[in-house]
Amino acid sequence: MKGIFSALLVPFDDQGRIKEQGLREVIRNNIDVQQVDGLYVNGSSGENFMLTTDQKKKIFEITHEETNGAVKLIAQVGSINLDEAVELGKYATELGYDSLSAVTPFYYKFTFDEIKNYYETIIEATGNNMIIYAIPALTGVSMSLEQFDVLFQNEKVIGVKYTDGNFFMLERLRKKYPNKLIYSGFDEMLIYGAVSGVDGAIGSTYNIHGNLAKQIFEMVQQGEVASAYEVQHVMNDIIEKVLELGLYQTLKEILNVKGIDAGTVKQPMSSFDPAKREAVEKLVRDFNL
Ligand code: SI3
Repeated sequence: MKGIFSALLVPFDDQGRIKEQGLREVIRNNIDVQQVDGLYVNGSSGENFMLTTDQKKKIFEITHEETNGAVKLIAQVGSINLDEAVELGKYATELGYDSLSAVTPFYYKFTFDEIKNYYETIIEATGNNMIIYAIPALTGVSMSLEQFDVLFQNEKVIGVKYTDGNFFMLERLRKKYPNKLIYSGFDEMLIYGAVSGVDGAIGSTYNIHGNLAKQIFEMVQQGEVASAYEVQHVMNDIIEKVLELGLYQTLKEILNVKGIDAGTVKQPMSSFDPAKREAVEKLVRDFNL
């Protein structure tokens, strides 16, 4: 369960339907070209929170079938509809996903006891392992070290996908929990996570440059931090441009330019602006993506 995981992008058509063949192409690119160690399925990058339960199941199913055991699979099943989270957790567990993950419940100001109950309910109903998905910038849920302590008491909580820039907290978690899996969540900060001793990283941009992320991660593990930093500079030149042009739209357009059918994003996100196509083609050329 260690290494670089792409947070899987999901191709949609103009009507918001999943492009099944395109999804298979995106998966194959991740495995065969980017050579990532695993896929994080139905996360933010999968536009999960805009999908129906059936669409989420279909994505779990296609991904499991296409990967056929080649890489590790984490199923993000979190939902503020706990019944849905349980249903998806059971579905992914039966398919054979290596672990579940669930975003902290958001929108309402849930108490910590409610958050704890949410995780325990999914774990008890599925019997599967759980990776907490902490992303305070989007959920508004910022857990304290003491709250992580409580959740980590459950041995089925095997780790955390830590999408935060609080490296003091990351260091504290690493020191206190050497045996829990910690995944770095912000691709542009991968090197800081790597020197903090994370077990892996999960990110959207690894769909287009997972190979660079692997280099950073491996260089740091071999003590070649200065070289890793050079690669992070390159990765961040790409990410900076992607963020400027529009995150998921641009990642998909890069894949489209390369001949991988990544489709478009799901409304209410707005589709890629064709006026930006030339900038994307230049990005692909300049960085040999
Ligand atoms: O699917 C997912 O849950 C993610 O990709 C989460 C991951 O932390 C990404 N965050 C978001 C909100 O997309 C990052 O990979 C992020 O896209 C990247 O660092 C660019 O900012």
